[in-house]
Amino acid sequence: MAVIRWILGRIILLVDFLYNPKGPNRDSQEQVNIDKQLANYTLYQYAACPFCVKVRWSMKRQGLNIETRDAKRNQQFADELVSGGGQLKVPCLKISEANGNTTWMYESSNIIDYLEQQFLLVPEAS
Ligand SMILES: N[C@@H](CCC(=O)N[C@@H](CS)C(=O)NCC(=O)O)C(=O)O
Repeated sequence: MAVIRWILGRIILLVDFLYNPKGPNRDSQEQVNIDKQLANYTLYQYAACPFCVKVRWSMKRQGLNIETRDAKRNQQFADELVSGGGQLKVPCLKISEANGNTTWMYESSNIIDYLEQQFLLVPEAS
């Protein structure tokens, strides 16, 4: 079972590498402004998780440079995720609001929808 999981993981990494989408052609000042807003976001994820690939591709397509933290390879990040979000499940978007509140958003589709709405970007064709 571990071998099958390992092989599937390699396949996901290869597909991620081969089909990684391009980012948008955005004015550099506009990108700087978006990056400033994105400093309040962190994506907890695994490199070879298909749901995480889906979220990373959406971020890439839309030019959203959000910090990613690999909770599989880094125990500290896994601990942060469990203590903050309540579950060791990825992807999870940590949103640190200006008023000090923190939201931990699970579910890849919810994360993608939220980011599209938040940054008023054109939803991806499915
Ligand atoms: N429906 C969820 C599925 C997420 C999911 O199953 N993630 C797996 C990794 S691919 C996970 O975190 N499993 C728990 C673990 O690995 O400990 C989504 O779309 O985000």
